[in-house]
Amino acid sequence: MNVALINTNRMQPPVGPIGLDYVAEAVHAAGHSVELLDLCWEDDPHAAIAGFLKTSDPKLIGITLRNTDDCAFTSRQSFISDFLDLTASVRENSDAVIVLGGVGFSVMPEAILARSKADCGIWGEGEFVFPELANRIYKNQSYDDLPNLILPDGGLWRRNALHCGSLSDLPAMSRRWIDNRRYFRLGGQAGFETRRGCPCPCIYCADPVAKGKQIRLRPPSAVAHEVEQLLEQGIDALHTCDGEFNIPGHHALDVCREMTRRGLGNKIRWYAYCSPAPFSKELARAMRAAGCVGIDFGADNGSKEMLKSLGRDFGPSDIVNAARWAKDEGMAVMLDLLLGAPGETRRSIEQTVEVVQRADPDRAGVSLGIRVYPGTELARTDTRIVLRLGTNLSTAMAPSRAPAIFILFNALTADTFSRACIFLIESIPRQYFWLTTFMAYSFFSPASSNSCTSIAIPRFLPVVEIGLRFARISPKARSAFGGFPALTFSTIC
Ligand code: B12
Ligand code: SF4
Repeated sequence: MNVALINTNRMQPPVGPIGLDYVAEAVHAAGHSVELLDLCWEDDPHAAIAGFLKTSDPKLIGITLRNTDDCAFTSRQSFISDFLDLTASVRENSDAVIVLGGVGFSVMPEAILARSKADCGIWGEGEFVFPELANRIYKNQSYDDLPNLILPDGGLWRRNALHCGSLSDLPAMSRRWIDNRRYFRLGGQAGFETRRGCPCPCIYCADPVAKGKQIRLRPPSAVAHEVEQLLEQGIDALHTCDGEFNIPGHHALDVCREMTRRGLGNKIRWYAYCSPAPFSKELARAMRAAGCVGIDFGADNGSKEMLKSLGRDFGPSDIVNAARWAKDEGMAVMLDLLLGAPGETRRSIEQTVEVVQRADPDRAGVSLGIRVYPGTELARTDTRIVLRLGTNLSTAMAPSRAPAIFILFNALTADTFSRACIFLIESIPRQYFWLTTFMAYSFFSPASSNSCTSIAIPRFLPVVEIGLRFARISPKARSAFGGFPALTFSTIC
């Protein structure tokens, strides 16, 4: 049967839809013929959809949504209304069963389905259920019982139970379904995945919501084989596509050893998202030997209390040690910070600055204000916190408080400016995770309670995003996010 997959992510610089690359492989392995329309490369995506569906006649169409929005308070760009328009174009041009999927979709599937013209959605990974759905449609059988499926049910949407398959059962990934080479040329890196799911209780994280809490590991040989497929296409700079490469640590070691055993360490350069714990000298050495040249640690905060209340299972000294071990092996280090969660104080920010100075990373990225995703612990406690804070935003964000934060960060960047700019992300070819430079402070203007203001800072370039906790989402934020109930930001209290 003919099956079509459509990538709707047009955000630049481009990132290849590796989820669709994987799903396409699984559909092909199930015996169906697959065509993939990548709207990233189309000037007029609606015309491209019409043209594509005129020539191919799929009976099943899968559409992916990777990002609901850019998750940046400063820009607050939503991708949902474009996504819904594209889905509507697909509907206008085809009677096929239309299925939505992807990590962005899986964070808030019912809300998206309710506004879309799709028939159903698949929550979480697509390689197991989507091919089975194709089989059932081909055989004209009912598919209502399939796990992970979200279906219309009496005016609402019903989620079937989540099934997480064994990643050993995935077919070998050829990485030939999308134009990885073009993404590499224009985006700088290709992704590869080594494991899925996360059991950690971090209160803000969408990963367990979208991917499940159960950790599943890909066999190291399958990962190394996939990297070899990319290398054969001339792609030698990569980024891991795991929430955290080093959870669990033993798997990270096994993957590195397999890559080293196959001699990939001298042929590729790659970057990874890691948690500061579990991390060790041994893992740092193994990662470097396998070709890793940069680690972005999700450090979050330098205050022990804040780390605990964020649900992190490491302390400030783990951050400092992890950064040191990685640097000792010659890898670049970035620390990603999340400031402005409930409980943040001037003291905790000072402690964070101290920890960053001790860790002495090559870069530090700061998000001030936390994106609150539905389904997370933070979203569940939100109402309570708002009540505690009160709704008086002009007090919470009084001008006398906000500049204090800026001064603290100025101190950090002034000291270590050349090597540890805050969220200074450089356009270094082939180092995507440090790409983009945006230089502004964005802060809430108490004068107009629904807007945010950006001020360019002349000397250098930190982006400090002051997130706001809206007691309820402001009309502006609501419209910026296509009316989706997912956006609140916390503030310094
Ligand atoms: C690695 C990563 C990056 C790397 C990518 C490197 C690379 N070369 O690929 C970098 C650093 C570049 C990056 C950038 C950004 N990222 Co990012 N990234 C990730 C991360 C950790 C992995 C993404 C990934 O590729 N996973 C592996 C693939 C195989 O999984 P997948 O795409 O989810 O696909 C599976 C399923 O979703 C499903 N599926 C997918 N499509 C479809 C379609 C159908 C029909 C079906 C049935 C199923 C299905 O099946 C697939 C296979 O199992 C995720 C978090 C996460 N764990 O997913 C965040 C994440 C996707 N990123 C996010 C964001 C916000 C961004 C940025 C917008 C940040 C910014 N402001 O710049 C940019 C966007 C760049 C762009 N052009 O799109 C958010 C999106 C949140 C949201 N709700 O919108 C996430 C979820 C992180 C988070 N929790 O905040 N990112
Ligand atoms: S922040 Fe990292 S460790 Fe915590 S739940 Fe998310 S992926 Fe897991």
